[in-house]
Amino acid sequence: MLLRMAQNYSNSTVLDTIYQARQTGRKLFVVLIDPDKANSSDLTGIIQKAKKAGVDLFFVGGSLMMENELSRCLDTIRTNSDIPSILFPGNPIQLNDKADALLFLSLISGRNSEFLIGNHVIAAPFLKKSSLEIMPTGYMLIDGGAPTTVSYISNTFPIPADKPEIAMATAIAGEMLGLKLLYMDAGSGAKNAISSEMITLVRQAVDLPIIIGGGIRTAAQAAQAAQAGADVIVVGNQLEENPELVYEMAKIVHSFSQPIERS
Ligand code: 1GP
Repeated sequence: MLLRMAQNYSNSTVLDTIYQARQTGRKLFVVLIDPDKANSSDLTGIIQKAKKAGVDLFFVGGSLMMENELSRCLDTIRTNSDIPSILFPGNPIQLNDKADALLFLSLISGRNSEFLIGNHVIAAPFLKKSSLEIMPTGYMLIDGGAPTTVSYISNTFPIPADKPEIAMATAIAGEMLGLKLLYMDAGSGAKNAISSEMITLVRQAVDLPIIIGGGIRTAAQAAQAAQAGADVIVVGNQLEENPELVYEMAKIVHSFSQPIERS
């Protein structure tokens, strides 16, 4: 694993890659792969397209896993590309050290202690021995216009879409707690993506890299999120339906790359 990481990204970790991108203003585009949904021919096709499109990372996971496909999915990514795979787990059974890194998610928009610390305690001994790079991430569920699987499974309320100030306060708390990334998610297949207003308010309040996902269906929406201040844009559902969109989406997200101004 160490050898592979050295080959893939010159000894830098995935977190380094994200932080360097934030530092230089380079926007990253991520494809979310749900192992349940991707059969092997689809998956190989998506991986090939992602390589051609210059996709930066794969997130792999889902809030509910019905099939035991995670391991095969990670093998397929590893065999077919050098794009790092990052676990995006809905629960502790979705851990596998065939991935490069793990979003160690704390559901800071919710008030369910199992998703704030309980599951982390269960996973910690396994993770300590694994080769996975652990990326402490404040996960904020934002209301996307309909109940989501994450909300149901985690038994938490999302932050209302019209309360950007709650998102801002939550993000500041996450940064003060020492989390390394913020992931604001409207949930897979959300009716409404997260508003530019909310992204911008959070962007102005914290320095952490911000990941935005959930309900992004068009290149224009991906561009809006990047322009509003997202550092990393994640798309899943829409690319399962229309994999060709990956070219346009990756291109437009990368086109927003610009050095950030610091005072
Ligand atoms: C969901 O942010 C991801 O957790 C991506 O959402 O599948 O709606 O693109 P979509």
